[in-house]
Amino acid sequence: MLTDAQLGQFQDEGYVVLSDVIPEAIISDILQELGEIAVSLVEREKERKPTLDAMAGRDPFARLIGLSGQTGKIYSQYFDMSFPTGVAVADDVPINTGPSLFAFLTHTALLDCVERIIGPEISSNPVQHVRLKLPEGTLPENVTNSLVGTVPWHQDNGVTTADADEANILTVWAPLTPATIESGCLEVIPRSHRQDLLRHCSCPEGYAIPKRVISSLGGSPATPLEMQPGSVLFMHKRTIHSSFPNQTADQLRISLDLRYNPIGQATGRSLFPDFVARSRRDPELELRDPARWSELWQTARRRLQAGVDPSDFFRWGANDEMCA
Ligand SMILES: O=C(O)CCC(=O)C(=O)O
Repeated sequence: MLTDAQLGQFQDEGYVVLSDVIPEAIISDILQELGEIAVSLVEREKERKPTLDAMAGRDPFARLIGLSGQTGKIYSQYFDMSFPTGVAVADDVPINTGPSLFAFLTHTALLDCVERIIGPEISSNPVQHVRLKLPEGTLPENVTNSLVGTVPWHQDNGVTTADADEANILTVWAPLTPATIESGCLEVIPRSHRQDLLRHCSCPEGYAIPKRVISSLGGSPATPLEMQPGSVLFMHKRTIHSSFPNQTADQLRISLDLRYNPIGQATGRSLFPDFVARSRRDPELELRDPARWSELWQTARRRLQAGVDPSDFFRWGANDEMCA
C-alpha cells in the first residue's frame, strides 16, 4: 500500500518505486513458466536443426540467449502477453497468457497500490509486455526490437491512441530479475509529467522523443532506477523515460510492464482486451479466471483478423520535419 508520502512523490515527481510489493512465489512462478517456454523453443529448434547446440544442463535463460546467438532469431513473441500492434495477427502468432502472469496482474497488494493512485474501479489495460532484454553483445545484428533491446525516450501517453488522452492510465513496471544500470534498468526524468504530450517520432525501436528535444528540456536530470525483483515502479503516463542497454555478458533482464485505468475509460488500444481487475462497487464484474483472460486474447485475434486500420494503433503519422 502507498503511504501519503509515496503518493505525494508520485504526484510531484511523476513516479514512485515501492519495494517488496510482489511476493517471491509470484515471481518464481512466472520465471518457471518463462523458463519452460525457453526450453521448449530450444528443443523445437534443435529438432529442426540437429547441428544446433541445445546447451543441455544449462539454465533455461542461458539456453535462450545461446539459441538467439546461434539462429540469429528473436523469440520475444513467445513470451509476450500482447500481440504485435497494427497487424492482422495470424493463427500461428504465439502469445503468453499463462496463469502466473494473470496472478501478477491481479495481485491484491499490487491492486491496493494502484487503487491509491487511480481509485477503486480498476481496469487492466491491454498495453502490457513481458520483456526479456538480451545482453547487448548477444543481440543478433541489426535487431531493434524494443522487447529485447533498449527503449528510447518516450512518454507512455505517446504510444496509445489519442482517444485515451483524457484517460487516467497508470504505468506499472516490475523487474523479475535485478534491474541495474548494467543490466538495462529504466531511467526517468523527474517532474517531466508536468509537460504536455511531446511529439514522438517513428524510429526502428518504436516511438521516440528526439534526443535534441530531450536535451532542450532543462529541468531535473534523468534518474536511473535500479530495482530488485518484488519492487514496483508506478509512473504517470506523461513521465519521460527510457531504458539502458543490457551490458551484462550473459544475464537476461526480465520485466513486466503493465497499465491500469479506471473502468470505462479508453485504453488507447481498443482492439486489444481489457478486463475488470478490481471493482469495489461491483465485485462480481472482476475477472478471476486466467483461462477467461486467455480467451479474451484469442477473441481479439479473430477481431484483428477481420481487419486492422493503422489508426487503431498508431497516433503519429509519417515523420514530419521535426523527426527528420
Ligand atoms: O522495460 C523497458 O526496458 C522499457 C519499458 C518501458 O519503457 C515502458 O514500459 O514504457
